[in-house]
Amino acid sequence: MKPVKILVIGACGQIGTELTAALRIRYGAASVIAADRFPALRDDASYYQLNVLDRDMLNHLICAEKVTQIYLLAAILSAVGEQDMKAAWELNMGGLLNVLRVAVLQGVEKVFWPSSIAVFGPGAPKHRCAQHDLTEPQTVYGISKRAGEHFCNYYFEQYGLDVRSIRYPGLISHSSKPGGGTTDYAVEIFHQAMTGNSYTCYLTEDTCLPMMYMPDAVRAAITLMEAPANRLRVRTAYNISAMSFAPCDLAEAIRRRVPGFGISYVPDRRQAIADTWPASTCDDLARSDWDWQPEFGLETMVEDMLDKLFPQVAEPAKSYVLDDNYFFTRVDEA
Ligand code: NAD
Ligand code: AKB
Repeated sequence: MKPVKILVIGACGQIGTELTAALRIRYGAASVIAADRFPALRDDASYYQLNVLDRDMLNHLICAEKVTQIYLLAAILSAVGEQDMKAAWELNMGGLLNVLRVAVLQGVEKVFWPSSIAVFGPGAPKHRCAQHDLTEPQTVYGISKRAGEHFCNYYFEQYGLDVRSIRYPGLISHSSKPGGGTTDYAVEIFHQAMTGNSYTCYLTEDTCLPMMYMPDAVRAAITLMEAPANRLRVRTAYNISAMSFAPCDLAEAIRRRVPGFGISYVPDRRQAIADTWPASTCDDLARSDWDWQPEFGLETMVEDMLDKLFPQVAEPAKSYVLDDNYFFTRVDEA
């Protein structure tokens, strides 16, 4: 067996930042190469500037580094995708097709490529939307994800390429910011809460969407990639779920720990995208095929986000208040 050599493409993004770090802990720093379109920002001998649309460059890197596994994360997300349909289609489809093709040519053993709940459209059930429910997406991002799922399955069936995929919900993280999705509010809100500002949400207060905390998202990718191939019945992309909430639920959970935190609602064009997505999904197949199980729910996620972004707020909970100048003051010191 060849030694494991992992290439993460899109390593500077919201998922890539944390997934690359987790993979380096698990497999050793020398076994994980990070690549993104940016020039190297710091001294990281295992970082490469790479445009995934440049197939020759991609082929050269995979060959020279003897890559055995690829995590492809480069994409344009839903909100930005609606602003530039051509760029979203070119990157989301062109990048995936380049990776699949070069992976076959170079004998890469496994590929991970994330899909999204955006593959569902208004015709799918709103609650507990299941693996094989209707997928008629109404955004260019969702269309690219659904087409990508079919291409993953095609490469598995036609070329035996071991491609694995997950339909991620909206992801919430503290060490990296999101990159242009419809669910980004669920990260922005924490940064506003931490700076003492109230938050103006671009979705209505009751827009319920499936969400997941980044540690669960990273663990899901790694455990799916390590699962025995013969247990995997889905070669398009697995539904996975963790929690579902609306902006008012999240604001309330934050307010319980940051008393006085305020939120208002001014829906913009992203509302129309969110309205086409399910409020919750059913992930029975992921649970039975590769033992998927989330660790974080709404309360534990909020506790951990506040703890990581501003440790004093979370421990002990409810003992800090925002003063008029938006500084946190301990209740027992006020
Ligand atoms: P992101 O926008 O934060 O990161 C994408 C990264 O890809 C960026 O660092 C960007 O510089 C890089 N990139 C863009 N064009 C490139 C190119 N031509 N060559 C190389 N790199 C390029 O995205 P993310 O949130 O980390 O999402 C990663 C994947 O997960 C995407 O496929 C996305 O659709 C999927 N996903 C994300 C979420 C979420 O909530 N973050 C939810 C569902 C699915
Ligand atoms: C987005 O909002 O575009 C992403 C996603 C759910 O795919 N977070």
